[in-house]
Amino acid sequence: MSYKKVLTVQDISCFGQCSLTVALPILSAAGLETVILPSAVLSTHTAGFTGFTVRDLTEDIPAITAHWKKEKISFDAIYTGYLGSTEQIDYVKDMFKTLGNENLVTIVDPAMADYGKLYPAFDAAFVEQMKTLAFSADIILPNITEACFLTGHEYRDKYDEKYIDELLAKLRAAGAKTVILTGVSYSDTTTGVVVLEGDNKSYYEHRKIPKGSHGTGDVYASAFVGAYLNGKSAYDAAGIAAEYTVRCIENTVDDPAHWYGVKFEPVLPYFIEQLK
Ligand code: PXL
Repeated sequence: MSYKKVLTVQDISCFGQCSLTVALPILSAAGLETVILPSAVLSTHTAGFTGFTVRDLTEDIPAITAHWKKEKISFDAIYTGYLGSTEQIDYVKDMFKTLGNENLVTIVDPAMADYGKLYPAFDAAFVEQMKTLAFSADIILPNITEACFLTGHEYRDKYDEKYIDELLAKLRAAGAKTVILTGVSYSDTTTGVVVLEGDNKSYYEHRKIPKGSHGTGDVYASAFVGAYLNGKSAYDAAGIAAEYTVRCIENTVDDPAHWYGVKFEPVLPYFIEQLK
């Protein structure tokens, strides 16, 4: 296996098992050199906690990337998650242009919304900026809500394959290349991931755990990136990430005190095994 260097840009939620505290261990477990750029530091994530602290690191970013350029540090992949401000999106677009090795892969998880709603920190201006980033990336990993915000498609919690196909067509028309659309469920007992590569659509279906869990989008995206950069196809990486995420949820679901994230760490050996 070649030793790849991936930069991931997302926040540090000190407590709460999401964003960088999930991405760094999962990408490292996948055997990747993982370089981090924290977009913000929060005491906890924003989904379910109140009174959290936020330190936006936007103004530190240009000096950090300028230093990397001076040191000739560059990356095989850049993967972005939760970003702290619209300005940061411009900085990330600059990183895509200036910090990549020859075959740079850019992966954007437009982490900004779920269940039909934007996360508290975001507004319409952020969505507009996120469109410019998402549609310039090689791979995007939206959930259905995020895909709706990116395209203006009407959000529905009940839908059929025709609705999803229309959503995918709008993503393609807007410039999306490879789309990993998460949380697509056509039955009560199963859910899955649609993988769209150019115009080629496939669906990875797996069992559904009847309970929403925080942080699973970040676990999923990080596991996808880890598997993909290990040379798996987009479809195989989507499946490996789905099976890993389901096991993380199963490992957590019986513990109501652990409502804020999933216990992903004990399942890492399973994930590593799937990469062989
Ligand atoms: O998991 C996505 C995420 C990342 N970072 C912060 C969040 C959330 C989801 O709510 O609040 C700060």
